[in-house]
Amino acid sequence: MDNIIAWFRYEPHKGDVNEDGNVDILDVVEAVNIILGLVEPTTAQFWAADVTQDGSIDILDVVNIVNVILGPTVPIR
Ligand SMILES: [Ca+2]
Ligand SMILES: [Ca+2]
Repeated sequence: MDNIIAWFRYEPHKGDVNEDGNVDILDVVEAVNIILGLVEPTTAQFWAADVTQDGSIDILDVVNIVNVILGPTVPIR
């Protein structure tokens, strides 16, 4: 029952490419795999990976995911 409630409460967020509820290095790896064409993203994964919201997944999205991991104190350039 707790799992069902957790599932309903789960909201996808930018950067969580593998949809496990955390933004970490695994999401960076997944985003890179999408860029390399090794992984075909679902609609939700595409949305999560496109952090810059420009309609494509590229290195800038990876940089932004890394910035999410490192925390808000790191300036985005
Ligand atoms: Ca994740
Ligand atoms: Ca993008």
